[in-house]
Amino acid sequence: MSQPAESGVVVAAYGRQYEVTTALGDTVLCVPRAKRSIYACGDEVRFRRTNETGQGVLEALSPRRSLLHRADAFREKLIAANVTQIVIVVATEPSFSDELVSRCLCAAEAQEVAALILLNKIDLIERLPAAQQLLAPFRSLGYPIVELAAESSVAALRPHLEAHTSILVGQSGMGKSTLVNALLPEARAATREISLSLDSGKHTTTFARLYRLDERSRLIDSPGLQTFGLTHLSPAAIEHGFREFGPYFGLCRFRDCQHLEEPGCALVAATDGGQIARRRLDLFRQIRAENEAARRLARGH
Ligand SMILES: Nc1nc2c(ncn2[C@@H]2O[C@H](COP(=O)(O)OP(=O)(O)O)[C@@H](O)[C@H]2O)c(=O)[nH]1
Ligand SMILES: [Mg+2]
Ligand SMILES: [Zn+2]
Repeated sequence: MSQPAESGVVVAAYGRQYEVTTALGDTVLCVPRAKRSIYACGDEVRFRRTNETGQGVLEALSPRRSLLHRADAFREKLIAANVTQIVIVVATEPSFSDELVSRCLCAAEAQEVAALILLNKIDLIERLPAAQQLLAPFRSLGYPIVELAAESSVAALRPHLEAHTSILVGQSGMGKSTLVNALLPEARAATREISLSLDSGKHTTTFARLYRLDERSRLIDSPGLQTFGLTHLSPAAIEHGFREFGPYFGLCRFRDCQHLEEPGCALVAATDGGQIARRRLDLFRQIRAENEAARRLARGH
């Protein structure tokens, strides 16, 4: 007799194994029934328990509200599903890449997901002004920026997480795990267990994991990113990814303007006029060029 199908949420995906939790708080380690595995952390699924305790088989995937992935010409990687907010974690030290921040924002806009920038380690005050200056363009675009020192207090972040499924993304060393541990004392215990069982002195996040903050709020810790390829985005999604460009699309002299060297380009004019930051236009062009190159490669020429 086979077991009845149940609903659950994928809280961690590693290899072809998926940790699924039920509404009652049971954890079941599942494998997909199909050969091709399509599930990501955050997915809502149907599964069926097998005879072994705590094990099951994934049978169906519910429609996703959002799906974050990163891709370059060679591989594509699912990051998380159903998130409603991306928290981009940067720090006063080590220094961070503002290009990576823009790429995360582009991914958020493309999926219509809220974005928040978190500046951590503000206790290192001598490095604070430089970090704030690097974030100033994002502040003027209207992205909320929260500043804190995760080692002292995460109170400034907590209200922003309310009723969201938030994912923490950022380069390694910015303090994501410290934030998770401060927000979720249980996670700290789990982290310790993992470190002990792996016999490693320090915990490094190697896959995304979803935690319940409260009845309405969830938090996903993800491995550090050094790059964020966006070759899976369509040209329209990339345009949508740069929110300040919106008013200028359609105003170029040529309908098929590539926003490069064409005369009468509204984006170039806005950049010359200081309404658009040159680094953002350059990055937009670069992401588009990467996508064209990836598409050419996929077609084999
Ligand atoms: N000075 C200072 N250091 C911090 C703070 N938060 C985290 N760190 C340190 O930054 C390093 C990286 O933190 P971690 O949470 O592992 O970063 P992750 O790689 O993003 O998960 C660790 O040595 C932390 O102790 C903070 O608020 N202030
Ligand atoms: Mg970490
Ligand atoms: Zn143009």
